[in-house]
Formats: sequence, C-alpha cells, structure tokens
Amino acid sequence: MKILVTGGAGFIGANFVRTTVEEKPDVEVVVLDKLTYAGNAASLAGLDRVTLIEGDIADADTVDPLVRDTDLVVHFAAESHNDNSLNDPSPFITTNIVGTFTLLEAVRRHGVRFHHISTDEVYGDLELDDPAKFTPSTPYMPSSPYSSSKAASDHLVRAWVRSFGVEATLSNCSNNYGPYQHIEKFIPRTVTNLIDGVKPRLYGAGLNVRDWIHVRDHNTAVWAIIERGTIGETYLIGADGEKNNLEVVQMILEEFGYDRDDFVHVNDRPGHDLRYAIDNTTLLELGWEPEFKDFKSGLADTIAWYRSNEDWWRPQKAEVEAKYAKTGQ
Ligand code: NAD
Ligand code: TDX
Repeated sequence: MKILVTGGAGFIGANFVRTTVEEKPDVEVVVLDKLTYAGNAASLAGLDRVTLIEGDIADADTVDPLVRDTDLVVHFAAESHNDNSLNDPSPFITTNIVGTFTLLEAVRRHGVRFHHISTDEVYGDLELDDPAKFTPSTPYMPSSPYSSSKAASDHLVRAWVRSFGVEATLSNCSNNYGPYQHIEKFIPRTVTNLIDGVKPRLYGAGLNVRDWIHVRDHNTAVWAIIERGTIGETYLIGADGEKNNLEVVQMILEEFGYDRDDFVHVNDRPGHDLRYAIDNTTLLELGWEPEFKDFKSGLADTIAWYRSNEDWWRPQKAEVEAKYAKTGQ
C-alpha cells in the first residue's frame, strides 16, 4: 500500500510517518511538505520506505501526479499556530483552505481515499464551569483565524463527500504533546526555556483548559479511523487529559526540580479560548484505546526528549523568542 502524507515533516505528521514505518511493513510513504518554518526534514531522518517531496499542497500541478499514484492521502499539512494567525492570517487561508480544496479536487479526479486531520478548536470554546464536552454534533463556532480556516477546510471535505462521493473521513483532535513539536508551542516552549534558564511564560491568569493527548495516541486513533471508520463520518480524538495551563507549567517546573511558582505572567492571547474538552465515545466504539493514560509520565518522556535532542530545536530558539518579545509574550 502506498500513502501520501501531507505535512509529514511537521510535528504530528512526522510522528505519524515514524509510527507507520515502524509498525506497518507493507506501507510505503510519500511525504508532501512545503518545509515552512514548521517543517523539518530532520524529523524524518533514518527512515526507510519514506520519500520526501518538497512542495505546496495548494499547487495543483504538484499535487495531481502524487495523488494519482497513491492509495490513500492522510492530510496533516497546515499552518497550525494560533499566535501566528493573529499576526498574519494570510498563509492560513492559502494553505488550510485553498490547500485542502486542491487536494480534494485531486482525490475526486483519481478516486483516492482521503483522511482529513483537524482540530477541536473548530467548535470554539466551553466555559470553565460547564461540564459539557465537544461531540461530533457540537455547532461550529471557531474563534481565531487559525481555527476558522480549519473549520472552512472541514466543511469543504464534507461537501466533497456529499456532492461528489469522495471517500473521506475526518478527525478533530485536542492538544497534542510529544517529541518533534515546534518550540513555538506551549509545552516545548516552556521546556526549552527552562533548559535555557529562562522562566516559563504563562498567558493571562493561566486558567485556560486544554485536553492534552500524546501524539502517539492521536496517530493510533487516525489509523483506527482509516481502517475501521465509516466514510463521511467525523471522529473526535481525545484521551480525557484536561488540565489548565497553570497546572501544566507547575508540573513542568516540578519535573525540572524548580519552585512551582517560578514562572511569569505575560500578555494574554487576544480572543483566547477558555476551555476545550473532547467526548471520544465514537472513537472508543472503533476499539481504540490510548496508551499514554498518565500525563505526568508522558510529560517526563517529552522533557527527556527535548533535553537529548537540542540539535533538533536549538537553531530556532532565538528567532521564536524574538517573535514573542514583539507581542510582550
Ligand atoms: P506543524 O505546524 O508542526 O506542521 C505542519 C506541517 O505542514 C509542516 O511540516 C509544514 O512545513 C507543512 N506545511 C505547511 N504549509 C504547507 C503547504 N502549503 N504545503 C505543504 N506542506 C505545508 O503542525 P502540527 O501540530 O503537526 O499539526 C498537523 C495537523 O494537525 C494540522 O492540520 C493541525 O491543524 C492538526 N492538529 C494539530 C493539533 C496540535 O495540538 N498540534 C491538534 C489537533 C489538530
Ligand atoms: O508560552 C505560552 N504560554 C501560554 O500560556 C504559549 C506558547 C501558550 N500558552 C497558552 C495558550 C494556550 O491556552 O497555552 C495553551 C496552549 O497554547 P498552544 O501550544 O499555542 O496551543 P493552542 O493554541 O491550544 O492550539 C494547539 O492545539 C490545537 C495547536 O497549536 C493547534 O494546532 C491545535 O489545533
């Protein structure tokens, strides 16, 4: 079986390619990745049965022959960072919306199976004191340019299923953590700051809640949906990992052996979503189960990975922090 993985040099995509190559000996992988600031060929180093093609998912001439020659497209490629989308929304529109449209047209032309990776942020946010969780029938209410561009892409996929009979499934996952995550994101930023002796930065009061899942569990769920999911269905991926940002910073500080209060409050994110939480019932019905049920030990593994892989992240650290300095974060 041949699969085309878009965004396979990014955080979740690279972990997906690694797991796939290790665990599915009959699968050959082609990665299509633009290698933006968030893509890193080094995340795929040392893998057999993987070909990396540098190219843009919004370029039909690049996409068409690759889709024609594959059995399945797993679509991870995106502009993925909320803070960047507030500074400049434009690449979010081109990649997340036009890019998804371009892939959908190609799978429609060639009759290829498609799995679309999306986010729980399309549902907007929940109140902190609301016991509700997101389900596949929660109305879309995205808050940021990032989440609204992902929402648009989800709508395109469903329309191509219904109008053109494209064989697609969708998944909306909660916040991932694990190895190979870009250091602009909360957990790796905090960890690499502490490695550098810099205090973690907490946006606002730090009471915002995220539903953390280990990236490996996200990817085993994606395979469960590809293999056992129903065409046209949307599956929510989450592993009951709700924590507020203050708790996460304090757990990381403790893992480093520092005082729990050794962080600074910085400017809040404009429009900052309060809480995300996933009801994963339909995914459990596919027989999927998370491996990383203990956030503390998954976090400790992740911290150890960043400590031993400084070569991978160091080249980006100064630039990432210079960008945050401009917004007082
Ligand atoms: P990432 O930013 O780490 O990686 C994105 C990858 O896409 C990079 O390798 C980048 O070079 C590539 N890319 C960007 N624009 C491209 C283009 N026009 N053509 C080809 N490649 C392009 O992102 P991530 O965190 O790995 O997220 C992957 C997917 O998962 C995204 O669709 C995101 O919306 C979704 N998601 C992420 C999370 C999370 O917690 N990180 C949670 C739920 C869903
Ligand atoms: O230094 C920080 N301090 C801080 O308090 C950073 C970088 C973030 N935060 C807060 C903002 C959020 O409440 O931490 C939380 C997590 O922030 P991000 O890592 O930027 O993630 P988030 O905005 O929640 O979005 C992530 O999960 C859903 C991914 O980046 C998205 O791609 C995914 O769709």
